[in-house]
This record gives sequence, structure tokens and C-alpha cells, in this order.
Amino acid sequence: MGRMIDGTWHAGKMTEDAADGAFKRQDAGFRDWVTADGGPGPDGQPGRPAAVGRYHLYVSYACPWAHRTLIVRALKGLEDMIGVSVVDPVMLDHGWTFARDHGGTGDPLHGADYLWQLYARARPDYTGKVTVPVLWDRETDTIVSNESSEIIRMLTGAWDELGATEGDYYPSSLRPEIDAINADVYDHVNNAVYKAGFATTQAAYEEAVEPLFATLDRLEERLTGADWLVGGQMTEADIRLFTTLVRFDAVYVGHFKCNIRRIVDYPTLEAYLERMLAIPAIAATVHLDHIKTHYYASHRDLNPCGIVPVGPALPWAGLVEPIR
Ligand SMILES: N[C@@H](CCC(=O)N[C@@H](CS)C(=O)NCC(=O)O)C(=O)O
Repeated sequence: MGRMIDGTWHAGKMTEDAADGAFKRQDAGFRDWVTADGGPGPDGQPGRPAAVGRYHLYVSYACPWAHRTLIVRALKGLEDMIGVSVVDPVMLDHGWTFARDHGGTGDPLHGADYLWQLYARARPDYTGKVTVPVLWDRETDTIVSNESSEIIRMLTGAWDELGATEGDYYPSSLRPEIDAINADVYDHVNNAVYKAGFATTQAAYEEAVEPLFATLDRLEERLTGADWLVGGQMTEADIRLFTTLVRFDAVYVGHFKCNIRRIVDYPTLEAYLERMLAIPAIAATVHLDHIKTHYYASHRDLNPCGIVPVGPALPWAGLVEPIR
């Protein structure tokens, strides 16, 4: 854990981001776009053209934000068009590393030892956090984007003419509704578990955990009688909720103290989670060993001895494979 200042790595603690006791997530620093023909992205700036083999993803199997990108890459059949490197799940003083101790891939592109070295390569005076996912452009040898919400939009559409699998996870007719649910789920679910977990005051913890469970209660109702959150079809809103739900009982209940209820206590949310896990392309992106090892062994300010719990026994554990 730590951050870069003017291109140099500085070690630090996760809870240092909790200035007044409340965890604040930093905005991503690289926000370019890949588009089908290299035309402007949604920001109006010139894009980079989609191509086979040109772009590469750096991910952690543990990270819910990176997980979104792996799911869309798999659903869109982009495995042969966009390569992936997987960091080691344990993130300590050097931040994310390319150690191979837990079955990570290393960095075949550059032979880097640490992810921060790629940030320095992309921007020698970079200041900020060193996060996954990273979408890398091999042709210009730099980072395109480190913002997962934007990377999944690129993967959804830009490679279609190059042979990606059909499937639009951000269809234009559903965008207002998807945007609304995404905003709610980001604030009160995806990021709320971190706000609860990294809070350093009782008040900041309770301010995160109460809306989290109020929102899970509402989602339980919303999904009763509906397979998907929006429009009767799977959209990015489902993918974004899924990556938090799938980690919840294994990690967030214990490690982040989000323990008012578990997902297994919500019959509809549990069925929804298992509906997504029944899709083989999605199940293949879930690796509970990396998920548990990352959180419990990395956040030593929360769990000083780094012991990774053996449980819980999850009803769907047989649908997913460990890495080692
Ligand atoms: N806005 C980013 C957030 C990514 C993020 O926070 N990733 C975490 C892992 S789950 C990370 O790499 N953290 C490293 C750190 O905070 O030092 C996105 O959604 O892509």
C-alpha cells in the first residue's frame, strides 16, 4: 500500500486515506478512451482505435473494480484480442507486485516487479494511487485508462466490428436507468463496504454500514420477481453489483465488519448472485483464494497477523475454481 509522488513510490497504510475517519477514494488518473475507429470518446477527446492484440489489461483477481473488466472481456469473447496480466494478491509495502507466489502471471510485457513501475513508465512524474485495473496500450507503451467504469464501456462496444461476441451491456435505451442504479450502488454498496472497512472512527463506520444494508434491503425488493436490475436483461449495472456481492460473505462481513446480514440471508440477492455464477464465463473469473488472501493478508492495519480465515462455507463455492 502507498502512493506515488512525482514518479517515486512511497509506502503507506490504507487507513491513511481516512482523513477525518472516513475513507475517501481517489479519482483515477488516466482517462483516455478506446473507440471502434479511434474517433472521440465520451469526453470529446480523440480516442485510440480498437485493435486485436494492441491492448492489455493488468488486473487483480481480488479487486472488485478490476473484476468488472474481466467479466465484460469474457462475456464479449475478447480473450484472444486483449491479453491479461494478473498481479499477486498480497499488496504490502510495494503496492501491487508481479510476484508469482500465488499463481499470478508476472509481467510478460515489461518484466516489471511492481505495478508502480508501469505507472512511472506511463507518466514519469505521476502523483497518485497505483490501482488496478489498468488498460495498457502496447503500441504507444502507456496507460489508456485506470478507471474500470470506463474500461467496461470500451470493452462493451469498441471491438464489435473486430469480432467480439454480441451483447450490449450499456444499451442506449436503458442508459438513464442504468446510470441511476449505478450511482446508488456505487455510493451505498460498492464503495460503502470500503468506507465501513477503512473507517477509523465509530461514527464514520456507522455512516457507511447503515446505508449499505438499507440499500441491500431495497435491492432485495427490487429484484423480487425480476431476474436483472434494469430492463429485463443483464447490463453493466448487474455486473457492477455482482462483484461486490460475490465478495461479501467471504470478506466484507468479517474483514470490513459489514455484518448486519449476509448475502445468504437475502433469498433474492443470493439467487441473483447464483444466477450470475451459473454463467460459465462469469464463474471462470471468480477466484475466492485470491479474493480472501488479498484482503486478509494485505490490510495489516486491520488484520495485523495476516491470517486468512478458512470459511465461510458458501453454497456456490463448487461453481468457482481456485488459482492454485
Ligand atoms: N476508480 C478505480 C478504483 C480502483 C481501485 O481502487 N482498485 C484498488 C483495488 S480493489 C487498488 O488497486 N488499490 C490500490 C491502492 O489503493 O493502493 C476503478 O474503478 O478502476
